[in-house]
This record gives sequence, structure tokens and C-alpha cells, in this order.
Amino acid sequence: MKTSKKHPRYESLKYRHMLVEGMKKGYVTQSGLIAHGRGEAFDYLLGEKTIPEAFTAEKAATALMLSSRNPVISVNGNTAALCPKDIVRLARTIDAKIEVNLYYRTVKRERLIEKILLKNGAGKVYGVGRKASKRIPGLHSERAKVDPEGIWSADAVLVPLEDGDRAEALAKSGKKAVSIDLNPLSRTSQTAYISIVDNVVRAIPNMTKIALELRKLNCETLRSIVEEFDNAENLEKIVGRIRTGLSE
Ligand code: PTJ
Repeated sequence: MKTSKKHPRYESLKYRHMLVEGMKKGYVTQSGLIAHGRGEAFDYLLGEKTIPEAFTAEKAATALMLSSRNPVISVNGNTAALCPKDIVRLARTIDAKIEVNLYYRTVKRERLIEKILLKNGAGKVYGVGRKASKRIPGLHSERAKVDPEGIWSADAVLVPLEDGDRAEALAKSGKKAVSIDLNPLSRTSQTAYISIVDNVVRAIPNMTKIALELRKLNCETLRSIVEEFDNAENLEKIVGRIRTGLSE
């Protein structure tokens, strides 16, 4: 379906249609559409823009990824539908690997997402089919399956649109999880090492822009940016912002 660019909700409708297309092609799940609806509701409460707290988290997260030994970006169905090119650009800018990791895992979906990422310029895509031969301990969903060369050996993992359990399991395996989730109260946001409360379509390009600046800095300076960031305090500010916005 074609939507006029003059429509006041053009952007929002465009992203909905991208997800519906992804579902028709078989790589976005029906639950992915429901998850998007929940995200939209929080985005609305946050003004559908990158709030200052989100930008601060994006900066800390970019510094973390840049100062990590083996950073990996995890990609699911929704992310592949919404911003595949931006994911590839970010991966290239911060020198990170890209791994397909799905909650509703099927080899067909993995291969379709791999194809999209390759078409958008990715050199290599991890975690597809038998390559996901390791299991993250303590995680009982299909998300546990990871690539030994990707998430398994990563020290920092960027996880857009999670389902809750993984940030905790990644932390227990000694990895630093960076979440992108519009819900500041979700289990993912509450357990991630750095929680970015922003729409993935804004957060990923923001991180690329930030990375172009930060990658000029040395590792020590990057680490001090990460250390100065207080995730719990940042999340509290975001919840406060929603509360104030509603009472106004
Ligand atoms: O592709 P798969 O099989 O890995 O499945 C992906 C989904 C998204 C279906 C799966 O991870 C899932 O069920 O997720 P949840 O538990 O519904 O959580 C998704 C979270 O992402 C919710 O807290 C939403 O608010 C948030 N969210 C939705 N859309 C966006 C978003 N956050 C950032 N940007 C969005 N565009």
C-alpha cells in the first residue's frame, strides 16, 4: 500500500508497512508486529524523537562498542525490516560483527535475514544455520543458540528489540549487553549494561554519527566515557520524563 508523504503520520505508517512487507516475505513474525505496536506507544510518550537521555546512552554505548575486543550487533526480524542498511553502516564504522539471532528461530528466517544484510552491504553474517553451534547457558529459548566466532566470543553485544531474558543471560556469561528498547521499564532495559531508550531507526544512525567522532579517541578516553555513564540514573530520568509529560 502506498502512503502519501503529505500524510501527517507518514513516517509511522512507512515503518508499519515495512514490517508488514517483512511479514509477508516471511522474516518478520506476527509477534514482531505486536512488539512494534508496543514500541510505538512508548515512542509516542517520548515525543517520537531522540531524548537527551537516549543520546547520552547512545554515546556511552558507542564508546563501549569501540573499546571492546569483539563487539557484535545482534539482528532479529524487526531490525532487519526497519533498518538493514543502517545496521551494516554502523557495523562497518565500529568494526563490529553482525549476527542473526532470533527468538522465533527457523532456518528459513535466518537465511532470509542473512540475504537482506548481504544485499545491504554486509561482508559476512554470523549465526546462520549450523554456524550457531554454541548455547548461552541459562537461556532456554532459541535465542540461546549463538555463533562461536560471534556472540559466543563477544565482550559487548548490541541487542535491539529483545524479549527480556537475554540481556541477563549475556551479563551472566560476562558480556556487556547494550539494549535498544523504547520501553524503559522492560526487563531488557532494566538488566542491560547500557539501555538505549530510543527507536531503533534513530538509535542506529545516531550511533554511527557518534562513532565517526569517538573513533578518533584512544581506548582509555573511550572507557572513561563508559564509566562516567550511570545507566540506572539515566533510566530513572526517562521514566520521570514520561511521568512529567503525562501530567502536563
Ligand atoms: O525476530 P524475532 O524472532 O527475534 O522476534 C522479535 C520480537 C520483537 C517479536 C521478540 O524479540 C519479542 O517478542 O520482543 P518483545 O518481548 O515484544 O519486546 C520487544 C521490545 O522492543 C518492546 O519492549 C518494545 O517496546 C520494543 N520495541 C518495539 N519496536 C521498537 C522497540 N524498541 C525500539 N525501536 C523499535 N522500533
